[in-house]
Amino acid sequence: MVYAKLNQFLGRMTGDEKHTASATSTLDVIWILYDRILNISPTSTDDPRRDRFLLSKGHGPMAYYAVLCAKGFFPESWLDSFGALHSPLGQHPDRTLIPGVEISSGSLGHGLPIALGLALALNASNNPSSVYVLLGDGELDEGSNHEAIALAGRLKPASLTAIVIDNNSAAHGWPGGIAGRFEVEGWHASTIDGRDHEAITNALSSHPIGPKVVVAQTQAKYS
Ligand SMILES: Cc1ncc(C[n+]2csc(CCOP(=O)(O)OP(=O)(O)O)c2C)c(N)n1
Repeated sequence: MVYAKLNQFLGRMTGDEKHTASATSTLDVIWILYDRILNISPTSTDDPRRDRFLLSKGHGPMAYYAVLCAKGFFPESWLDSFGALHSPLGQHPDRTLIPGVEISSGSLGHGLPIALGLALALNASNNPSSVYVLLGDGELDEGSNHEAIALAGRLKPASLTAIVIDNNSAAHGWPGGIAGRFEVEGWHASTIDGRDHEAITNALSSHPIGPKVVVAQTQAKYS
């Protein structure tokens, strides 16, 4: 299944148009994760040694669903039921209904704390799996993120990567840039074009010692 198919899949999920830009801002990063980075497949969703991807920014999950569908986690026919009462594909992802979804999300500010705890637990059990968590720049306003950023900088879990989709929607902005908020706590940081597949691949492929953040800049509207 190729990237070009994703826009066709997005077009089949209607009824949450106010979150279209929220969804499409994540499309390229989530695609690259599932196509090139993550050690996860539809047959390994319960494997303790799978990589974990946590979508913290749970509103507007259409891009996430499009990628999961393209990679065979659930049948294409589900796309047309998006948002319907008995559909597994709700307007916020539900981990009990969708194969491969690691956390139910939509209430912002939970993904990074969960990812940190997960990375520490994996380290403690000598499990080499990697943990990736995707947040929004507006979501970073939630204070729980700042506790997790500080704690991760102190405890330095191996294989924790945060990706912040920066579509310039944070209420107060980030003077000096988002990367600096992480670097001051000891994280490795890079800022890239969130539509550039090679840049995304390179940024996600490096494995520094300690936590890493990739700030992926996108435009609010997909074009
Ligand atoms: C705890 C919590 N507070 C408020 C909201 C309402 N809310 C939904 S989307 C959003 C903005 C999120 O901005 P960002 O993370 O940058 O994502 P974007 O939609 O810009 O892609 C807010 C505040 C929420 N979902 N959860």
